[in-house]
Amino acid sequence: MKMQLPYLYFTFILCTISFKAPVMRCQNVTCNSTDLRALINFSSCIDSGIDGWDISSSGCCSWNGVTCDNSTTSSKRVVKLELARKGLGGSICKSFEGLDELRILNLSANFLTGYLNPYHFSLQKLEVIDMSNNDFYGQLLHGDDLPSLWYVDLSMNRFSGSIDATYCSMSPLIEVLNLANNYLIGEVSESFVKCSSLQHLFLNGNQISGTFPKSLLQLRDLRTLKLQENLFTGSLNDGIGNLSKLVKLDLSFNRFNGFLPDVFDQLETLEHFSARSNKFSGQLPKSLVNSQSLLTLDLENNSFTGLIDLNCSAMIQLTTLNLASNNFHDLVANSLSSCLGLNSLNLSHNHLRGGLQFAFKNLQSMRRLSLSNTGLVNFTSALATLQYCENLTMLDLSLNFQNEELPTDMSLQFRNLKELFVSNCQLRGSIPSWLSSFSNLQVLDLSQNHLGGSIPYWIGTFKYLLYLNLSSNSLTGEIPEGLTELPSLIDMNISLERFATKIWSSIPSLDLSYNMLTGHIPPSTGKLRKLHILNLKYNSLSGPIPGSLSRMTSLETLDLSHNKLSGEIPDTLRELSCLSTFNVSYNQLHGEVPETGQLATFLCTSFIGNPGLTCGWDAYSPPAQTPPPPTPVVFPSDKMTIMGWPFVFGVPTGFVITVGFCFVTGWIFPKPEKRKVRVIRIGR
Ligand SMILES: *[C@@H]1O[C@H](CO)[C@@H](O)[C@H](O)[C@H]1NC(C)=O
Ligand SMILES: *[C@@H]1O[C@H](CO)[C@@H](O)[C@H](O)[C@H]1NC(C)=O
Ligand SMILES: *[C@@H]1O[C@H](CO)[C@@H](O)[C@H](O)[C@H]1NC(C)=O
Ligand SMILES: *[C@@H]1O[C@H](CO)[C@@H](O)[C@H](O)[C@H]1NC(C)=O
Ligand SMILES: *[C@@H]1O[C@H](CO)[C@@H](O)[C@H](O)[C@H]1NC(C)=O
Ligand SMILES: *[C@@H]1O[C@H](CO)[C@@H](O)[C@H](O)[C@H]1NC(C)=O
Ligand SMILES: *[C@@H]1O[C@H](CO)[C@@H](O)[C@H](O)[C@H]1NC(C)=O
Ligand SMILES: *[C@@H]1O[C@H](CO)[C@@H](O)[C@H](O)[C@H]1NC(C)=O
Ligand SMILES: *[C@@H]1O[C@H](CO)[C@@H](O)[C@H](O)[C@H]1NC(C)=O
Ligand SMILES: *[C@@H]1O[C@H](CO)[C@@H](O)[C@H](O)[C@H]1NC(C)=O
Ligand SMILES: *[C@@H]1O[C@H](CO)[C@@H](O)[C@H](O)[C@H]1NC(C)=O
Ligand SMILES: CC(=O)N[C@H]1CO[C@H](CO)[C@@H](O)[C@@H]1O
Repeated sequence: MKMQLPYLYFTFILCTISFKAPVMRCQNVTCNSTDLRALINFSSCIDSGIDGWDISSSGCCSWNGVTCDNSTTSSKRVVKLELARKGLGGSICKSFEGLDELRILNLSANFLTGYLNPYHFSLQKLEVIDMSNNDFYGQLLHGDDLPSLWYVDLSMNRFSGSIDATYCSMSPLIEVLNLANNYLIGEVSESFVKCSSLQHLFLNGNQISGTFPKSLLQLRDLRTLKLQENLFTGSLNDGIGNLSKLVKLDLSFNRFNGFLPDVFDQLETLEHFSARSNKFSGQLPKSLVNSQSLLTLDLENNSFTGLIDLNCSAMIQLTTLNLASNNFHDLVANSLSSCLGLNSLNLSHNHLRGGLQFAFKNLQSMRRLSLSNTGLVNFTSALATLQYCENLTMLDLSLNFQNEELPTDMSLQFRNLKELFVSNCQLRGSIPSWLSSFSNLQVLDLSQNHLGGSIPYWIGTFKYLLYLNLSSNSLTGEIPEGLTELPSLIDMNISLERFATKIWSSIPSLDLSYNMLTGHIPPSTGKLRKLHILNLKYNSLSGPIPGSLSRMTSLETLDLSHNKLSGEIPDTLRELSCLSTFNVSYNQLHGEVPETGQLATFLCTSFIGNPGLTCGWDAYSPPAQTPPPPTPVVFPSDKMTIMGWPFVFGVPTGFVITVGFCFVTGWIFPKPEKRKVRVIRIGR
C-alpha cells in the first residue's frame, strides 16, 4: 500500500496525536515535516512496516534506527537511517527524496529488492551508503552527483552490467567501494583513474575479465584490493609496485599467468597476499621471500618452480604460508627453521625430497602443518622432530613414507594434537601403542596402509575422538568393545567449533572397511548416538546385525556389506530416521526386507547378495543393468532438525532422491496401494 497523502493531512494527524501525547514530546522531538513525510513514504513501501516506527507520531527522531541532528530547533533534521538486519522486505521505491540532510544510510542484511541506482537519490549530504546483502538489481549508471559520499557498499546483491567508475566523478571523495559478489561483467573501465581517493576496492566474486586493470595502478592510496574470483587473465607488470600503500592484495581464483613481478620490496606495508589458484609460474621473486611486512602468503595451486628458500631473518612477521600444489622441487635446508612465528604451513603436493629437517623442531608456534604428498621419508624421524612443535593441533603426513615399518617403541609427546592424517603411506606394522598418548585426538586417519594385527582396546580411551578411519589395512581380530565406549561419540559435549577439521567431511565417523576383521558386531555399538557414519564393509564379520543399532539416532550411513552376517534384518532399524545410505548386500541374511520405516526407502541393491533375503514381493533377482538415474522428486522434509551438521542439506536430498526413485520406479514395492501409503508417510 502506497501513501499518496498531502502534507496537510500529515499535519492534521500529527496534531490529533499530539493532543493525546505529552506536550513535552510534541515540542521537543518533532522532526522536520519533509523528513517525516519521506520516512513515512519509505515505511509504506516496506512489506510489513518497521518495528518501532509509530508513523502516526511526529517524533520520528526517536524511531528505531533514526538519528536526528543535535540542533536545538524544535524541528530536527534526520541525519542517519540505520536499519541493518531488521528483516525488512519489499522495495524502497526511491522515497529518500526530502531527507536532504541524510549522511548515513544503512540498510544492509535485509530482504529488500527492486531496481536500484543509488545515483538517483540526489542526497547532497550523503556520506555513507550500505545496501549490502540484499536483493537489489540493475546497472550502476550515471545519475546525480553525491558529492559528500566516501563509503559505498553494494556487495552481495544482483547488480549487473559492466563496471563504470563514472561515479567517481560524481563522488570524487570515494574511499571505500565494495561491489563484491554481484553479477558484474566486462573489463574494469579506464575511468577508474578518477577514483583518486580510493583506499579500499572490492570487486571480488563477479565475472570481470581482461588483464590487471591499468587504471588501478594509478590509485596510489589503495590499501585493500580484492580481485579474487573473477575471470582476469594475463600477467602482472611491475606497475603494481606503485601501489605502495597496499596492505591486502587478493588475486586468487582468476586466470593470471606468467611470473610474479619482483616488486614486493616496494610494497612495504603489504600484510596479506594471495594469488591462489591461478597459473603463475617461475621462481618466487627475491623481494617476495624477503618481505618484512607479510603476515600471510598463499600461493596454493599454481605452477611455481624452483627451490623454497625463504629468508626468515627478513620475514619476521610471517604466520601463514601456503605453497601447496605447485612444482617446487626442494626445500632449502633450514630455510624455514627460523621463521619462528609461523603457525600454519602447507607444503602439500610438491616434490620436496628426503627427510624432514631436524630444524623443523624450532617451529614452536606451528599449529597446522600439511606435508602430504611431498616425498618425505623416515616416519620415525619425522615424528621425533615434530613432537617439539608443542602447539601442533593438525598434522597431515599422508601420501609419504612409502612402505616403511611403523616403529613400536617410541615415546612421543603430541599433547595438543587434535587431527592426525597418515593415510595412504603403505606403512607396515601394527597400530602402535605410543599413539595412545595423543590424548586430545579428535580425528585419526590411518587409512590405506598395510597395518596388521588387531585394533587395540585403548582406542576407546580417546576422550575426544570423533573420526576414526582405519579403512583399507590388513587388520584382523574382533572389533574391540572399547571402541563403543568413545565418550564423544556417545554424548558429544564438545562444540562444533572445537572440532576443527582439515576436511569438512570429517563428520563423526567410524570407518573400518576393507580389513579382515572377524567376530560379531558388538551390540554396544548402539550406544554411539552421535555417530553419523558407520562403515564396516569388506570384512569377515559374522553373527547377527544387533537390533540395538537402532539407538544410533544420528546415523546417516550404515554400510555392513560384504561380510558374513547372518540372521534377519532387525525390525528396529526402521527407526533410524536420518539414514540416507544403507547397505547390507553380500552377507548371509535371510527373512524379509522391512516394508515400513526408513529401510523401506532403499533400493533392492542395498540388499542383494543375500540368498535367503526377500526384497519386495518376489524373491530378489539381480537387475540386468544399473537402474536409470533417479527422477528428482521433491517432498517436504521435516527431518532436518535432527542433525546439527552441515550435512543437513545433503541428507534430506539423498533421502528424497532415494525415496523418489523407489516410488517412481516401483522398484521395491510394485503394488500400487503401497505407494499411496508411502506418499502420505513421506509428505507428512
Ligand atoms: C513517495 O515517494 C514517491 C517517489 O518519490 C512519490 O511519487 C510519492 O508521491 C511519495 N508519496 C508520498 C506520500 O509522499
Ligand atoms: C524542513 O526542511 C526544509 C528543507 O528541506 C525546510 O525548507 C523547512 O523549512 C523545514 N521545516 C521546518 C518546520 O523547519
Ligand atoms: C552538533 O554536533 C556536531 C558534530 O558532532 C558538533 O560539531 C556541533 O558543535 C554540535 N552542535 C551543537 C549545537 O551541539
Ligand atoms: C551497517 O550496519 C551493520 C549492522 O549493524 C554493520 O555491521 C555495518 O558495519 C554498518 N555499515 C556501515 C557502513 O557502518
Ligand atoms: C609507476 O611509477 C613510476 C614513477 O612514479 C612511473 O614512472 C611509472 O609509469 C608508474 N607505472 C605505472 C604502470 O603506472
Ligand atoms: C586450481 O587452479 C585451477 C586454475 O588454475 C582451477 O581450475 C582449479 O579448480 C584449482 N583447483 C583447486 C583445487 O582449487
Ligand atoms: C635476509 O634478510 C636479512 C634481513 O633483512 C638481510 O640482511 C639478508 O641480506 C637477507 N639474506 C639474503 C640471502 O637475502
Ligand atoms: C594443503 O594443501 C592441500 C593441497 O592443495 C589441500 O588439499 C589441503 O586441504 C591443504 N591443507 C590445509 C590445512 O589447508
Ligand atoms: C603455544 O600456545 C599457547 C597457548 O595458546 C601460547 O600461550 C604459547 O605462546 C604458544 N607457544 C608458542 C611457542 O607459540
Ligand atoms: C630414520 O632416522 C633415524 C634418525 O632420526 C635414523 O636413526 C634411521 O636410521 C632412519 N631410518 C631410515 C630407514 O633411514
Ligand atoms: C576413509 O578413508 C578412505 C581412504 O582414504 C576414504 O575413501 C573414506 O572416504 C574415508 N572414510 C570416511 C568416513 O571419511
Ligand atoms: C530537552 C528540551 O529541549 N526540553 C524542553 C522541552 O520543551 C519544554 C517546554 O517547551 C521545555 O521547557 C524543555 O526545556
